[in-house]
Amino acid sequence: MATNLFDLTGKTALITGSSRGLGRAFAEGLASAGASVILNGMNRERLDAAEQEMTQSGYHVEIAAFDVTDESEVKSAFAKFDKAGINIDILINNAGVQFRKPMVELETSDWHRVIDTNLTSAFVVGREAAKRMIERGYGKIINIGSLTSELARATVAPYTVAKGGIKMLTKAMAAEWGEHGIQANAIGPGYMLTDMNEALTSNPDFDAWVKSRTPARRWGKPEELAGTAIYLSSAASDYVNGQIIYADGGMISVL
Ligand code: GCO
Repeated sequence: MATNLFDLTGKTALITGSSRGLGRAFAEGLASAGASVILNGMNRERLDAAEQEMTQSGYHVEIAAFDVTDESEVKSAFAKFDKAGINIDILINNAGVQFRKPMVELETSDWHRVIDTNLTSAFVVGREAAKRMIERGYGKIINIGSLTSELARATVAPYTVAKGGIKMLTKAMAAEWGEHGIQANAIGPGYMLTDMNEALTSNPDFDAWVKSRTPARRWGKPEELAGTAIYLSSAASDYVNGQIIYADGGMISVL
């Protein structure tokens, strides 16, 4: 019988920031492909609701509530996985925040908060996962970038710098961990319909700009990223490493 290269049955995936938004869509997508998923976030109420909804859908779901910006919490979470005999086969570094303000008005503390949440956390969580993936000679790491991994937009400097860093961190992970059977890649979402972008989708001028600037002439739906996540989590991408795949309706490819 032909092997389904996209089948994630028997794999366990940790998705950071997955109680809602893109992270929740990644969790649903990987679960639909057979993976057991571990939801992560800081809001226990949202995590419990997501776990209940996904369990009702017949998925195997667990929760790991920890702050991805707190190194001791990350190490403790992985120690618990070890103790429970849980191998993280797939890591999606999705946790992120947005903070829109002109640089001349930006507090340095805001800069650090965005960089810590959107970039440093991917290094810290990725390092803990990779230590164990290296031992097993297998792992899939997917970092979530952005159109701002390539192009800048005014008022989102720390986010842009973090996402540019995500693109290069992905390549650094590939450089160091490729020989250990780990593939590290990134997804670059376009303008997606998420809570984080509510201030933009509700702005008629910005909404018109996104639609005119995007060949698909529309915003993306979070579930439209699931296929790329499944691909990069599966055997179908075993020889793909250090790449960033844009799922953006074509926006990054046109003037
Ligand atoms: C913004 C948006 C973007 C999108 C996404 C685009 O303020 O411009 O939040 O950053 O969320 O990153 O790829």
